[in-house]
Amino acid sequence: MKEQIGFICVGQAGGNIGQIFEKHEYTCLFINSSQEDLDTLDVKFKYHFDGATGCNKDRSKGIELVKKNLDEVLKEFESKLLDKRLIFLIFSTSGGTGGGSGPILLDSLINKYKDKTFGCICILPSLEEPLKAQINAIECYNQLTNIRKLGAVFTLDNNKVDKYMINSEIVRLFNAFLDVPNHKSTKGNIDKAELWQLLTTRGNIVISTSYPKTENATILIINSIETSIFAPIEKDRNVLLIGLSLTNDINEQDFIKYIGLPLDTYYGYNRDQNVIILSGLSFPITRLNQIYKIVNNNKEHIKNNLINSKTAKTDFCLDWLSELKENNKTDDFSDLEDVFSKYE
Ligand SMILES: Nc1nc2c(ncn2[C@@H]2O[C@H](COP(=O)(O)OP(=O)(O)OP(=O)(O)O)[C@@H](O)[C@H]2O)c(=O)[nH]1
Ligand SMILES: [Mg+2]
Repeated sequence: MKEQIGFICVGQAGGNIGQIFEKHEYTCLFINSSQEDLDTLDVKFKYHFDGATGCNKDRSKGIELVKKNLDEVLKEFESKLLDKRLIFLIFSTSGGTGGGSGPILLDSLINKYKDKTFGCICILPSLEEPLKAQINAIECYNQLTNIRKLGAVFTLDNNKVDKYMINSEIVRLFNAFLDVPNHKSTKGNIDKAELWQLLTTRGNIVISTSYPKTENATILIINSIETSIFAPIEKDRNVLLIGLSLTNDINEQDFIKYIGLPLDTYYGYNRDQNVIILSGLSFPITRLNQIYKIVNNNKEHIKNNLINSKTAKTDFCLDWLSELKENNKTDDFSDLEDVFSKYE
């Protein structure tokens, strides 16, 4: 399955994570507005937005760079990743390059390559980071969730643990996930089609692992989800699919009481560790609300002091929560100019 999956790694955070994926033999394309950032990476395929010198956390610059250079970016995509069926963009929601260009690039790719699935691995800033990071994160995530045909979204949370630890952990979890079909047993196994379904379903997705322990296995698994590198999952118990690749049986009723009743559960035996996948989850609105509150509590300050920044529109993100819920706009565009018009 590895050969069918590719990564587009945008901005510095995307680059740092992508570099680890590449070391694990995934095909990655690295995009940045900063040549200096690209130079720090020891990787194969790099694309620098022509003439750009970084976006200094200004998302509008990232958006403009995609609009101006889309043809070039698509050429890069076609020469490096056209044979992939599933592509994840990796970027930080709070950067200017990654957070700005991530959503518009995804939207453009989705509308151009309709036979492929695109998902993303995005990063939320820690609560200690500057206001600008929080504003960017809200705006970026809002745009992401408004892309109707976006597949699975891994939402990494820099507020959980050290960011560099997150980088290696997401790669470890992704590998553990792809390894699941290799654990074959008469007790049952999760096959590639099921894995594919988990990985391409729209919505938030989390993976967690825990080590065999017969006592309190269910609690152990729940704990591993709560302490994972992902944004805390919603408590609304909305989950479409569950994958359970387990060393021992668990009390499924207890698990479902906590996670919610899915449409389907895929079971498998695992020799090494418990691997749990929750797919088609609600987006982590409670965590986003935390960011939203920081921004909203400082609204006057932002309006008065950041007035020169294009990002700090006076009416920013006031309606983003309701937009998330009402999100039924069409985005099946045949012309990429129409995609661009969403990102004014
Ligand atoms: N998990 C993780 N987060 C990172 C990493 N590097 C930066 N970040 C986070 O990403 C945000 C900044 O995004 P960057 O990726 O540096 O920004 P960029 O996309 O390069 O955009 P500009 O520098 O503004 O042009 C901050 O919230 C950081 O906490 C990383 O290696 N791992
Ligand atoms: Mg940068």
